This record gives sequence, C-alpha cells and structure tokens, in this order.
Amino acid sequence: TWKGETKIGVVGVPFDKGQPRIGVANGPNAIRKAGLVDKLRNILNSRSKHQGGRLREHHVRAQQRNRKKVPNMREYAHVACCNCELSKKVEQIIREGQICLTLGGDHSIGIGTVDGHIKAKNKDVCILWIDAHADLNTNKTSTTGNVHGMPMALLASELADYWPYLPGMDWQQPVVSIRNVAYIGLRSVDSYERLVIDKLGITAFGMGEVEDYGISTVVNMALEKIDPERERSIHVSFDIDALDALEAPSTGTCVRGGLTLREGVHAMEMVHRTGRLGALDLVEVNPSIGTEQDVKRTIEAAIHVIQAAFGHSRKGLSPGNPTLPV
Ligand code: 6HN
Ligand code: MN
Ligand code: MN
Repeated sequence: TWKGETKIGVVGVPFDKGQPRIGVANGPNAIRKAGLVDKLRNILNSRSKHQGGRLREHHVRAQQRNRKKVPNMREYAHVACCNCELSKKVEQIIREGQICLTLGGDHSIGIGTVDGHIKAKNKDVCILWIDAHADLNTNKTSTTGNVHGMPMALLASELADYWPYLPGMDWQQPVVSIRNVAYIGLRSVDSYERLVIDKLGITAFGMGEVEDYGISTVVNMALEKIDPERERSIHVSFDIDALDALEAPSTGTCVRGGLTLREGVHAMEMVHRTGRLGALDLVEVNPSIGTEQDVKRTIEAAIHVIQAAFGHSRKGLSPGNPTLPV
C-alpha cells in the first residue's frame, strides 16, 4: 500500500555536544510536542485515500564508546559516535524509500545525515545548506572549537587534505564534492571560511544575493548549479538561524538581518515542487533560549518550514476524499 506514495521517516536527534549551550538537545521533543507529526500526517492524507501508515518515527541517541580526542574539536568523541549511529539510521530510512526528516540537535549532526543520504543514493546527492553560517571550519581554522561550525568541511572531498587523521570517524569518507553544494542565507562567515568559498568557487547566496535577486531566483540558480540535469536527490540542511533573529530567536548563534519566514517557506515550497527532496535536516532550535514567546515563535517557524518542504500549500489543501459533506 506504500507504493508510489510519499513516505516520511522522522528521526529525532537530541544531541547538543557540537556547541556549548544547553537546551538544543530538547529541540526534537519541543517540535514534536507542537504537533509536527499530526501536521505531516494531514499533508500525506490530503494526497491519498489510504489513511495513515506512511510516517514512521525514530530516535538516535548519542552513545559515546571511546574517549578519543582531536585538537580544537570540543566533545569530539561524542560527535563521532552520535553521527556514526545517525548515518546508519538515515541510510536505512532512505533505502526503504522514505524521505528522511531529521530534527536536531545542533548542526554537527549534518555530518551523519549527509553521509547516510550519500551512502543510500550512491553519491547522487546535491546539498542546499540554508544557514547564516557556512559551517566550513576545520579544527585548524575554527576560533571556537565547536564542531557545529565544521560539518561542511568534514564532508567536502576538496578539504580532505586539511584534516588530521580523525580516530573513530573512519566510517565517514569526505565524498561530497563541494561543487554539489549551495549555500543560501549566509551573513556570518569567518575569514578562513570566506577564503575557502572564494578559492573553491563554492556556490554561495548570502543575504546580499537574496536581496538582489529575490528568494525565488536564488533557489532556482542554486538548484541549476548543483543539479543541472535535475536528477539528483536533494539534501536540505536547514539551520533555523538562517531565519532572521526576529523570526527564530531561540537558537544558539542567531544573527540579525536574515531570511524572513516567508522566504524560508517559499524556498521549501520550491524544493518540494522538484519532487526530489531526499532528506531534510531542521537543526539548532533551542527551547532554553529566550522567553516563552520566543520559543513558541521559533518552533512555529520550524514547523512552517518543514510543512512547506513536505508539500503543505499556502493556497490550502483539498481533502483526500474529494466529496463535499452533505
Ligand atoms: N551553526 N563560525 C562559527 C564557529 O564557531 O565556527 C559559528 C558556527 C555556527 C554553527 O550555527 O551551525
Ligand atoms: Mn548557523
Ligand atoms: Mn549551521
């Protein structure tokens, strides 16, 4: 009964060791509590007469199995172990034909989600990294040692030579060519990250480009660059801090002057319309930051972004059973 229908696997990853603030591990629970799963089920049901059964829930918990250390990578062993488990889970979900929605947790979990997606699809993956930050530091360029600022640099094949040997990360090979990655929403880029973006010619649409061209053109240009044949599975890694600090205040590294929720939702509607969304990460929602209202606003924004990616339409959805009640 699942054939030809959209299936969703939701993975909660209560992981916070990629950055120093407490609370971000409660992101998945807070987003679920606000009714995410029912909302996704409604979207699925509106598209089919067969009710239910096409969404499955999973959890990945960090299990630290060693105490290995790497210079200037805080909580390295935790990050390595959690992502190892997460990669396997994401790979399995995508192999089963489900679109994988991962709820973070901090953005270091992008290592595992992208790795799992790539393994499931034999590298035929392109990545939209929607974020105020480039997350492109190595342990040598990072000024914080926080691994949530490093996932893209760990994934990129072009940067493999800039890393030391990473014990316990042998499962993860840097196989993503940075040519298959596009950034949207950048506005807080460290100087070595900027150097890498320019040297490697990475497709990067910062807030200036969003201003110049508008979000719709930016998304089209990004997809044209990273998936010109329109055949790849799309991985969207959506850091909630891509949104403006007014839209999503409850996050650890918020930056003003970001995307409006309208722009975030529009971008996700466009991704949905490609029919090629393979995986979505929604990360860095921290329910311990800000007032109760801030938290509510941030979670609502996250849910709007996710719903749009899975086909919720602002035009309204017609019912799955298309007859008027009499
Ligand atoms: N994030 N570039 C800064 C660092 O610590 O390397 C900030 C990173 C933020 C990471 O928001 O996922
Ligand atoms: Mn960020
Ligand atoms: Mn990020």
